[in-house]
Amino acid sequence: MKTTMPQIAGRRADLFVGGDWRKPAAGRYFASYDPSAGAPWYEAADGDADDVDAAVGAAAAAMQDPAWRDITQTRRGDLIRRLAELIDENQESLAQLETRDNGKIIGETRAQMNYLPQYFTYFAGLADKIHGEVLPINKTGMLNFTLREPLGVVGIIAPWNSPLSILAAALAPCLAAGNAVVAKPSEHTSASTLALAELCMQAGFPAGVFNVVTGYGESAGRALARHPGIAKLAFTGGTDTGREVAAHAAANLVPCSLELGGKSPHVIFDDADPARAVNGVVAGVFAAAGQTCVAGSRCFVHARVYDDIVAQVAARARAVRIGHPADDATQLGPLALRAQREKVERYVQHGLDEGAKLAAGGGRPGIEGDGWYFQPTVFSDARNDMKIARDEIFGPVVCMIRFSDEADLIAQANDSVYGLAAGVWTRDIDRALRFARAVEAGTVWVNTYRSASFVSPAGGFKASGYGKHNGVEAMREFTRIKSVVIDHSGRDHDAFVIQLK
Ligand code: TXE
Repeated sequence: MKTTMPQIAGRRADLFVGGDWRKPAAGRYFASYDPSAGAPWYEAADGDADDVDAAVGAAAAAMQDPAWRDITQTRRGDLIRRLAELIDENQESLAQLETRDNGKIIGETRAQMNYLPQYFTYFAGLADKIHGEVLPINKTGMLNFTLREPLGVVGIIAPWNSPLSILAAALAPCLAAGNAVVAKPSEHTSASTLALAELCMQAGFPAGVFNVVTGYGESAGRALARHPGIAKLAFTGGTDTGREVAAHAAANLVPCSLELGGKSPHVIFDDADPARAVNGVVAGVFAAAGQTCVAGSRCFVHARVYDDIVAQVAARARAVRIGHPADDATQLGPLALRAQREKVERYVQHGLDEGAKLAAGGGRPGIEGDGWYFQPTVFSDARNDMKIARDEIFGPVVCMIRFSDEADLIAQANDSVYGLAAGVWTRDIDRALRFARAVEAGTVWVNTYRSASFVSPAGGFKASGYGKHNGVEAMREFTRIKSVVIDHSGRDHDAFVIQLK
């Protein structure tokens, strides 16, 4: 069955709470913009603390509903598999929705929507492979086993750069583990998450298992992060917001996982295959117009090949086809937010003020209309201590930094508050492994970049956050362990002494 959500254009979208669409308590809506036109294209409900409270209540009720609480794990997997099938059937509409909502090129949103069914299917398969253990407790006549239980109501706060893929990274393991969810999409990209709510309903999830409260970060987001009914928060977004979300989790004594920004080192040694390495740099920083947390935005190039690699990267940047994101031929669409383009422009000016040189780009392309486009930009003669190399720009801007010594390179690569991802291009296996061990990053790519898999645990170190998505590790993040100790010996024990034997 195809979703009707693409008809969201020009309409008002409500909240999804307790298995039904409902109007926001305060009756307010806000405009969501199409970045390729710089104009509003639908209105989303401006959810507030009352709406969050209702959604958390609906999710808590679902956790007590026998239809979800007592479902077998295999059947839980079946529901997730059904959701995967529905996403599969609606791939094209979902891709169109996201392209319209955040300006990401259709080739990339299609690839992401094509991957999502596999993502959910993987976790559907894991649903009945979550289990405790029987432990060899050091006491005769006693049995100790553990149960792996769901946590309860999980709050997922997602950003705008890959709305459904990032939501799914938390949602799929979270549902597979038997939790109920309140999702708060970014105020800039509500559409695809609302479409997913409709698909969850069609898949047959009990009411309240998946709820969506759209709205602003300071209202809906903050209310969700502080809500005492939340058992865990899964947040993806900016580092400052992540700090605040973590503080709310600490106040409520609940765990949280944070996937924050990055400033990933992408290294080219002089023995690397230059064509593949250049392609990797381009893919690593210009894909999604640089609005990916793993963007390889600090590109360290060995001095012997520096000039040649910079020239090639700049030539590739100049040749990038910038255009409407829904056009199949486009390689680089607009930035998702007006404010994001202004931020990129400020950073380009910083770079020039600090003495870096523009090898390509640096301004708005001559594209008709009011879309938020920006040229792929290559800074040469950049240094790791420049502001453009220290801060996450989150746009199509790469800093090309020269190095000549491996130890110094590692020190510079690690001289960043972030630690999300890293890449290295070399034909020397010893060097690749030395780099992989030494670099402070949650994911290291060797002779490839931005290669993702639902099997491979991913997540940052340092200011890039904590917690893992993907793989069995992600499932564990959404469960808690209960230890059950049974005495079947028939012995009596001293009532006043702890039983250590
Ligand atoms: O993120 P925010 P923004 C980085 C990137 C970008 C910067 C800011 O550098 O330029 O962050 O982006 C919700 N309590 N990344 O401002 O504000 C908000 O509504 C609770 C990296 O868009 O962190 C949205 O749903 N929630 C990144 C989500 O948090 C709050 C992806 C993220 O928005 C809140 C995006 C609050 N007080 C940006 N304030 C990545 N890791 O991929 C906001 N939100």
